[in-house]
Amino acid sequence: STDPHAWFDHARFGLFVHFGAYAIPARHEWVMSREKIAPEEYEKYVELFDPDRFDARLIARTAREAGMRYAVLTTKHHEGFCLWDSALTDYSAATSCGRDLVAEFVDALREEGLRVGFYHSLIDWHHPDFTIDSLHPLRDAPDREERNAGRDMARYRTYLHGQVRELLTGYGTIDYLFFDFTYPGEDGKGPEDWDSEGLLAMVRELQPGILVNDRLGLPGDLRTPEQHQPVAPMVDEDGNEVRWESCQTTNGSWGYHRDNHDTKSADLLLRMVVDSVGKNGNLLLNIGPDGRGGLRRTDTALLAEIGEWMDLHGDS
Ligand code: FUL
Repeated sequence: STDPHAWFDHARFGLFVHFGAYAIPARHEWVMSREKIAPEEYEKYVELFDPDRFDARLIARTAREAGMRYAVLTTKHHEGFCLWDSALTDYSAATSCGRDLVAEFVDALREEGLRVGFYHSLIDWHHPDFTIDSLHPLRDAPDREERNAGRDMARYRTYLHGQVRELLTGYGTIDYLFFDFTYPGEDGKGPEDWDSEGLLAMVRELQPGILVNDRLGLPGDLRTPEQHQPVAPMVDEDGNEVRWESCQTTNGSWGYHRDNHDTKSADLLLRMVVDSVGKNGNLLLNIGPDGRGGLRRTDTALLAEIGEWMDLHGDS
């Protein structure tokens, strides 16, 4: 097939990796917003960020052995901390620990023959131009109005587009881009805030074969239902089937959550793989490495058990 997206239709199973400074407080990737931690206070976690156990090769091998065909890493989550060496900010792993974790990840996936995906947050709670809205950690700050006064989303947009350009020009062919997310409404943000059309046009120009998800507030190339399984193949308004993948966690948290042991069974996760594939979708299963970048034992055990089944019943 000449359709550059066709790989996705046969991929079935992928690994989502949520990693960032939130792995250090170890209480969910939304900790900054949930606990209303001011950006200047949150920086203490970034200063501690030095994931000596983050081993991209181990992650890539674990994914391949589980029967996965692609993996998606959070280049930046809502907290604003960047895992690559961005020229546009010092708020990055390059500054904290002298590493470009995106480069490590991309190289490792290619070595294992896996397709490469980036998750990139449209939301940025650390950037000084990102206006304070109802999700923002400073939403209840007494000086919210003063703090918001000088903020300028146009400047943030330039930063966002510049960073996406870096990610799509510095790491070779990228197969999949997962933007996150649009939340329209009076106090929300949407396509005008990100210039979704301009952003998407740039993405397509830089990486003509890339798959882009549906969270820019534009249709995109695939749907990404989160923590639920669609009841039937997904269709557009005209009833035509669309590509999709369901995004699932092992325990309800995307980022490492130390005290959450509500782990799904391998049996349940395998049923989700089969359920997705049977409805012409994929399953993107998440892991959240801990503050040192290590994998949770429960997660590696789950992936190994799933891998045994995939070995028996998969096609490779
Ligand atoms: C959501 C995010 O807010 C979550 O933290 C997570 O990244 C999930 C995949 O998408 O919208």
